Amino acid sequence: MQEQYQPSAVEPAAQAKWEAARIFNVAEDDSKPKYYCLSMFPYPSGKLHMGHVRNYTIGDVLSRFKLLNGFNVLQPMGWDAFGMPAENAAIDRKIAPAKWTYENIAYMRNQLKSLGFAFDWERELATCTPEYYRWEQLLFTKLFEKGVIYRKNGTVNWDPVDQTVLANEQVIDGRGWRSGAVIEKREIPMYYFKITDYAEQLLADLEGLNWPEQVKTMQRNWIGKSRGMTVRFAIADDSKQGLSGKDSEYLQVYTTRPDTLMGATYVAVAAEHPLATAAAVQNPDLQTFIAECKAGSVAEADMATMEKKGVPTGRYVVNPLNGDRLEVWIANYVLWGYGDGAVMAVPAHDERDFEFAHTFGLPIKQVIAVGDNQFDADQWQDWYSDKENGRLTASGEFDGMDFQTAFDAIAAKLQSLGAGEPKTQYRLRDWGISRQRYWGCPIPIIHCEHCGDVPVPADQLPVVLPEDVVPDGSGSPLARMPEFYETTCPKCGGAAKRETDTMDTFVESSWYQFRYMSPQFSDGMVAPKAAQYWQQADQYIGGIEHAILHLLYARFFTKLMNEENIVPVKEPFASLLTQGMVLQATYYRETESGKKQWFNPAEVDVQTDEKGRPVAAVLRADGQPVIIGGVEKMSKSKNNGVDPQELIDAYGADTARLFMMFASPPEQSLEWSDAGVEGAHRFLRRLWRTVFEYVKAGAPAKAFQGSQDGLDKALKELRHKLHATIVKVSDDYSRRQQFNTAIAAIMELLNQYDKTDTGSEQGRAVAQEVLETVTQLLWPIVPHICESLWSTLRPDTALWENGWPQADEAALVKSEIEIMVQVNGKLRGKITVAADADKATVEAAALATDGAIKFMDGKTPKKIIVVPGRLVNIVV
Ligand code: ANZ
Ligand code: ZN
Repeated sequence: MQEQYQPSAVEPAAQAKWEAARIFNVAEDDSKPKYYCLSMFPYPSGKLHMGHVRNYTIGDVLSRFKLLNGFNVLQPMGWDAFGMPAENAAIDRKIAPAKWTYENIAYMRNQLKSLGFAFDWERELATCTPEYYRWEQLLFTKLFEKGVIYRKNGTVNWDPVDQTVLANEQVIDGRGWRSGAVIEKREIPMYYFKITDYAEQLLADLEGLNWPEQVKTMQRNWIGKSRGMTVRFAIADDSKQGLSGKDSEYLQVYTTRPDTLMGATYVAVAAEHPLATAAAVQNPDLQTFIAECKAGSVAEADMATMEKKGVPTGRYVVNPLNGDRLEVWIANYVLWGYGDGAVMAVPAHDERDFEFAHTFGLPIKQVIAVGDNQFDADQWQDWYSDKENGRLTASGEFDGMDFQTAFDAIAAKLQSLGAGEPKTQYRLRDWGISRQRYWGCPIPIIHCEHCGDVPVPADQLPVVLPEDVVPDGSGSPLARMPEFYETTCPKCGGAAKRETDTMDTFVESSWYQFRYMSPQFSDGMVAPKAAQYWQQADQYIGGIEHAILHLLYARFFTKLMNEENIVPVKEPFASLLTQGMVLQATYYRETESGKKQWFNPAEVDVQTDEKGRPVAAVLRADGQPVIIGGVEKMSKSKNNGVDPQELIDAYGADTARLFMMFASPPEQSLEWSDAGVEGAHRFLRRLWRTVFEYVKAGAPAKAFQGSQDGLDKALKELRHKLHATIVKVSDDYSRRQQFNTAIAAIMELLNQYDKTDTGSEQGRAVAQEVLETVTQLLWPIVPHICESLWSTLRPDTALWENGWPQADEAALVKSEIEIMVQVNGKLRGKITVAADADKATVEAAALATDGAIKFMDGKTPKKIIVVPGRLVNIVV
């Protein structure tokens, strides 16, 4: 054994050993329980970042723990390889996105390998390969025929200068990110998944998932089930110009608060509403406003926060309950895609309406009271929208009713008037998957003048994306490649045109969890046998940023695949762990133009006060001060990333892994600390040294076994600590999923080991037991060093062949315990007694302590209370 710990020698050797033994390469095996541990696959952006290292280390710890516990562990890795960054890189560097992507994959694969993750590399997949996406295309054609996928017009951001469609994130303050041109909205035909048909199921099935409550809530909110009513307001006789059919009879709204109907003071419609269109015909102001609204953001998220704008139409409708005449406004906060694109505005009880009414001086009428709270029409207060405690007021026959009673009474009344009925709604929209981009999976549809949209027949799949294309940023290159789009119609054989849009890359990441089960299967998405065996991922690990869309789409796809009998399950991920962010300090200077220039922490020298808090910082390059910013998520924009590669090169993979797992529990954010990294490295050096000293003193002993009756007190205590640590660490790895406390417990054990004299023959046997066990317990976190130490301690077997250490019940029982002695409830001393001492013995020992004698002051005790194993209270 080397005297010095040398990760650069230890790590490749351990990796080679695992590879040769193929311990991470798995197949279906009915003799063992299975454990499928999945970490979110990376986008091949160039190199790993710390978030990846953290994510994959967490997954690796869980996988390796299960592996030692006898599970058949599947832990795969692959690449979410389609997407815009590749196109952007391609435009900048004038190389094909495919080339850039495959080069990045090669580099990042090596990085992952150097971290020693227990992946089954034979299952590696990349979503940009035809072997992968062909099955997605096949499913697409089936779902299109079934009507689960359909085509309709959708709105996109159009850059008139670059002549291209932009994604929402490429529109910055209403302008194209490259051209700076004002973005227009355009309606173009797109393909949609009918995810709304699955809203109820997606909601209901959340119940059975072992996911963080927060994530389930986010999913629920996104699906946004609401129970409400459709209410119809008759169009006033003087307001019907230009309206026809039903539009001239009534204006329909969707409301979740029919109880507030008496408090409606105006009605607001979206710019696209027929009434808005009719009112604008003779009114240039309305026309301008409508055009402005239509040009606004497509992103729904902006709607809540944006400034409320509106114009009155001069048209009126009638409240079905009380006959009030209400003016109709066009307002930018009303969405055309939701409900009926119209709201009955109740400024007293809806915050958006309140803000709007204030801006335009519209009446505010209170119809809900909560206790004696005073209503103030100048100031919004939270109780105004309280459904739970509200009672109706100023609402005639409905006064005094609570929400549910009023809802039912008003619903009955409106129904009898033919002016409305209850309705359940979902916020969820159908999933538009068409992207006017090159680097994505081609949509397998052929457009024929005679036959319409024809799905590509199975025997003509895959529709292969040409890989040697270099996009230039304007338009979609596929739309300019006749060699790609010119084809014949599969139905009539006539000349036809291929669809040139590609799919949203969320489609690929919606089913990769199943492809891993049989990645080379050449007859469908998943081999039935593999799907039957692996079922679903038992554990999924990834960032909270995917809490909504990715997880929802993957759940949706699982339901679709289940209906197609491709997988036996309805949910893809039984348990979910969302890891916290990796944070790091930020440093900057303000440039003359007022912009911030960010400096990487590696280029900065920081001065700290006596408590280690940073007080000043200078840029090493010029010695001049920089401003200390907050501690924030590592990101390119703040230039505060730490390159994992530098860490691995300097200290080795095990230090990186240990630091990440020790610094904080998986769900919480982790603050980067150089001192923490050094501390982790010191611990590993000390562990190495401990084993080195032990083997230097003589050949490894046989680990202690059998009855410990003959051991001296210190060795008994060491064994007690060891076995208590096994229990704690096992629980931390499995039930609690908190690895920092597991590490802390092992550190404590090693401290006690250091303090214990293990020189005797029995001592060496216990030492052997402790050191073997420590390498087993730490293997999930720092596998390389443990592998190496184990082979020194036990050259006869491999670590992973020995399973997980089991606690010795006899050692867990403490032979002696410490008990508190109280006099009249105040702590006055301690006694050490045999763990199985009877009550009389404990009492006698307590009465004999100096503290008891002193504070009893010669009196006879009235009562002695013994709490077994904890305390004795002497009452005098
Ligand atoms: C009157 C009212 C009074 C409302 C009140 C709320 C509180 P959820 O729960 O998310 O489904 N609404 C309806 N259609 C809309 C649209 N197209 N654009 C913007 N807002 C719309 O929201 C339903 C509520 O959102 C409805 O209930 C309606 O305002 C508004 F004290 O009606 B409510
Ligand atoms: Zn045809």
